[in-house]
Amino acid sequence: MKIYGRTTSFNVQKVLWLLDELHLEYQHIELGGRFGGLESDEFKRLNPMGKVPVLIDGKHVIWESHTILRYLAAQYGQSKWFPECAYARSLYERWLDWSQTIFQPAFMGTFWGYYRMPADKRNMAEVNRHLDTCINCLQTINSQLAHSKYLAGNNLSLADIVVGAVIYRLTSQGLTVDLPQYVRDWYHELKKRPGYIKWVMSDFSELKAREDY
Ligand SMILES: N[C@@H](CCC(=O)N[C@@H](CS)C(=O)NCC(=O)O)C(=O)O
Repeated sequence: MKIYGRTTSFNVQKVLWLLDELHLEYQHIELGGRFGGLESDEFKRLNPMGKVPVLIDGKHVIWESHTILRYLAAQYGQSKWFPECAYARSLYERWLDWSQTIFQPAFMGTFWGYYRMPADKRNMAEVNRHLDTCINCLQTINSQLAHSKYLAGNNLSLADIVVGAVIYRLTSQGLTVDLPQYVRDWYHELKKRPGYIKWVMSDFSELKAREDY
């Protein structure tokens, strides 16, 4: 198996973290960002969107981070990661879609507007608007975690992978973000997992004030 994408991409991190949770063997190829390579014809044949992550598993090529996560869970995760019952799967699937459409765009608004923006060009009113949305999202996550250890029940699932990957960046970019009680406890658990430590809690300082990729 091959996974293409720079470690500083949190979409790539989600996949690398899951690969480790599943104890799969893979080759990681840094691509995109300062490594370049996304514009080549060869890469565009793999992913016409010209983005990372891309997973190659035998003759299968898969792109879009959440699709890759779903593929890995279904193909290699057995019932722990991919329950047979469609309703049981919907319990984590909803968080993937919610994160992709609501939480992540708000986080990206803070990350691109604050961390990746040179200080003299920042529009802090806009950053704070996105931050307020993130804080509302954290309350939503907190309400869920008041009832279960992890987002979709008592075990780690894809829901925790996608939301957990955002939390580290959101709280490590220099903006003040107070995590609500249950989110804090859950985050404390994530920070004990080797895959989270290795891939998600990694240095992303090369992205500071970087607007170009
Ligand atoms: N929705 C896509 C987003 C892919 C995406 O935008 N990837 C970024 C990195 S997070 C990228 O390839 N940027 C260009 C680069 O790194 O050079 C996914 O979840 O996979």
